[in-house]
Amino acid sequence: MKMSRNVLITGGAGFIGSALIRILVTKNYNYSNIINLDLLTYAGDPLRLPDDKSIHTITGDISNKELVTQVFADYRPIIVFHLAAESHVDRSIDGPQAFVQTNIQGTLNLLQCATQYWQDLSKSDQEIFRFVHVSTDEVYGSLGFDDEPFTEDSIYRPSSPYAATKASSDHLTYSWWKTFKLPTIITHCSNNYGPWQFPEKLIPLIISKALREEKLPIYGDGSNIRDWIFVEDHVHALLQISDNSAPGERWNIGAECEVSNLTLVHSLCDKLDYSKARSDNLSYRDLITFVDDRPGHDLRYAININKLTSKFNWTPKTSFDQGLNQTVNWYLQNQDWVQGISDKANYTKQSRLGLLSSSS
Ligand code: NAD
Ligand code: TDX
Repeated sequence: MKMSRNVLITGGAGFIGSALIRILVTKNYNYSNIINLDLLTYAGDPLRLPDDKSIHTITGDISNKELVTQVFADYRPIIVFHLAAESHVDRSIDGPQAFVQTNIQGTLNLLQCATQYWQDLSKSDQEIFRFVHVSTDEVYGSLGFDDEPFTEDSIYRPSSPYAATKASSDHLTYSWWKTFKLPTIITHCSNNYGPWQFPEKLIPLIISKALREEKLPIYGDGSNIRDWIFVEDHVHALLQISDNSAPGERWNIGAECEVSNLTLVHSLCDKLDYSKARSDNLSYRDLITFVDDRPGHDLRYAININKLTSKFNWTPKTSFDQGLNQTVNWYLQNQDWVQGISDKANYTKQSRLGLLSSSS
């Protein structure tokens, strides 16, 4: 069986997967077709995708063996970017089963179907094929304030059910390279932000709640640190890695941008005070409310990107200030989308999960 210059993206209707597709479409990466396999869970939304005839969206589950086998047979991709996942830590605490199902079983099924497809390719096509597993820095667990940032050799110490299922899928992916020689690559990226992120994650949640003049929930005392990267920088790193990495390699991706949650929420409030002052002229900072901490809340993530910068000369292009401005402006202009996807997700307001209230 011969490969085509098609790319298979799982989770392409999600936040990062859709950013990858938007960049592939506009920058012409020389793929003939972009195949987006996405179950369209509460987090997936085709509205994130441009209208382009090279995109083929298949609504389905990565755990479905028959479907995934068919997708490989029909489209014969040269590369797979595997992003489909249950991705929100709080949800994994409240309901871990879906995380085990999609992140572990789904990845296992993809690896098995990809291997079956790959084994029938010619030797030269087998060498070109890549399976890029998009993972997270959360598999490494938590750092203390004075610890060195995570490297690719840091040991796995996942704290949350989400991180444990991602760690498990990483191990499966690496074992498929070692055991079956499927050319897999694993990436570990830090916290992403940018337009189109589902408003359960910190940055879009805070902006959207502030615009509704709702309380802004900060877990614990707000001293937890995250290492932030603009989503398009993550995508460019993925493309660089997929073009150049040898199989079996793992890569950390980040932008060396550590910020405490409280500092971050303060800057979001200040940007909103400037762009869209409250009707009573009080600062959005007055809406900040400290709430119960997340169980098992990791104190700090920080990621060492020396391998990526030295081997591929890659650097993030977007400063945190530019990226936050762009993000705040996007959310200011797209609150209809936020309300729409929130209503569709039909979520209820729960105590620690300070989710957006429903419009109805
Ligand atoms: P997201 O929740 O926005 O999107 C996930 C997508 O996967 C959705 O479109 C959803 O419909 C789809 N999906 C879920 N279950 C599926 C299934 N069983 N079959 C097919 N599709 C399914 O997530 P995201 O923030 O875009 O993250 C994408 C990937 O990147 C995830 O694997 C996540 O672990 C990883 N990651 C995310 C971040 C971050 O900060 N958001 C950082 C590092 C790594
Ligand atoms: O309401 C909130 N209040 C709050 O203080 C929320 C939703 C979060 N937080 C805190 C918890 C974290 O310390 O903000 C920080 C960021 O939280 P999230 O946006 O939920 O992200 P995090 O838990 O760090 O995980 C994210 O980064 C790594 C993504 O959700 C993962 O998919 C990714 O792997």
